[in-house]
Amino acid sequence: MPLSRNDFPPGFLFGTATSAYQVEGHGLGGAGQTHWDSFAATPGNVSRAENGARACDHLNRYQEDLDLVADAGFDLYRFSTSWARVLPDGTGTPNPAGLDFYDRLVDGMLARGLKPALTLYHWELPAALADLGGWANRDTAHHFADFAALMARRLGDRVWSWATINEPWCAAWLSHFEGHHAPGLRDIRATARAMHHIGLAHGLGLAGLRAGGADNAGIVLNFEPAFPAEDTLTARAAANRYDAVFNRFFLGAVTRGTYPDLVLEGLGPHLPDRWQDDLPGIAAPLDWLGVNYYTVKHLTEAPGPWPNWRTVPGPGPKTDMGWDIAPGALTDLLCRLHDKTSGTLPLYVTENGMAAPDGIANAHVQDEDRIAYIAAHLRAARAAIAKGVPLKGFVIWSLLDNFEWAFGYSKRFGLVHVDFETLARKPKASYAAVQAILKGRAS
Ligand code: IFM
Repeated sequence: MPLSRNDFPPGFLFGTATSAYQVEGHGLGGAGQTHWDSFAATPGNVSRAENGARACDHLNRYQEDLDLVADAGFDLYRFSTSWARVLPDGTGTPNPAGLDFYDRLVDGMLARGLKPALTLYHWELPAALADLGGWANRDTAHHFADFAALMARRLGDRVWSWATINEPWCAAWLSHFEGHHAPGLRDIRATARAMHHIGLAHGLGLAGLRAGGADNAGIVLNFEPAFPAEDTLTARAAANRYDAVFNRFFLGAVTRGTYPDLVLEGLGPHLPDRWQDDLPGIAAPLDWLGVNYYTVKHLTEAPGPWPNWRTVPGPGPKTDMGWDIAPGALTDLLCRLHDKTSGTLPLYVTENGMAAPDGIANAHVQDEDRIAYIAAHLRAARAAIAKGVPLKGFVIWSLLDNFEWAFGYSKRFGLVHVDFETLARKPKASYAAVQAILKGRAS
């Protein structure tokens, strides 16, 4: 990986990320049940019926994990706080052990010179709120704002950056329209309401954060550039609809307070009354925008009702998730986002990385594909900076192999291998390669 920090502007930040349910061990420490626990307990939803009850036991091993982050030479650690660990019923009395854990985690980062980059919601909705309709219920957005304010009051003096929500498209569309994530619905009305209420939660959450004394706040959106699978009008229209749902819905909402007409065609009749009144609050000013980028999609028209698209595998190499590897599209995406936002809004790549079928051989994981993937995407990020994009940092997903949602523990994204029997951590070759970039050593 012949790249170094010096290839990026001074002050450019490098980080690595995890999320609460994926690593902490949600059965530990007095956390409340979440909709991911019930989704995972339902046969057929998660590969091998696995769940996050133990995960990587980060709750108990966070010191060792933070040492790994610091030893690699990263500047920041992106982590998330589980709402149900802090408020087991989603509202009401906090779990002191949960708050104490996040206190210790943040202090552990500061002690190692790492910037704490906190995301409030990375998908584990408290089950008590799911019982009341979850994201289809407007009240959930208000409860989220209370959670945000609580966290800001507790950690606002030490956290470097705050994100309200990670990948709202996944929390809303993938979970309520496609049924692949908790709560596993396939219902257009629930989808419309979840899309809107998650945006509302972001707006109210930002206000809650700022009222609680937090600053440097933003949101993390995921993007998949969409291309027509063939050169036909119908394929171009399908790609455009996909783009509107995946890439433009939340971006337009949080930066301009608008929803794309192409999405309203399908979701409009199912949105809550007077949804327009919420848009100014959803578009409250951001300090930065987080960009999660992994892949692109190729689309064609499918028979049936809106959104009547079908994805078609692209021609090139794929990751272990079956996702097309397309680093060049990251440069174009960052330029497009810069163009579509205020022109001065700082951007961060808040997630990028790949799943690979990593095997340990002689106590070593030689993950060359991941090294090439990360290097190609770092170069793509650098190309965007050269074109004038105010990109301020790049975060690799993930520090650890972890609970990859519906895929359970079968997909490995980590720079560090985790043996899910013993929970032993073993840095992979990609960890050493990244360390060489960040610390300026030959790998
Ligand atoms: O593991 C997930 C993460 O939780 C959110 N972004 C994508 C990653 C890989 O699928």
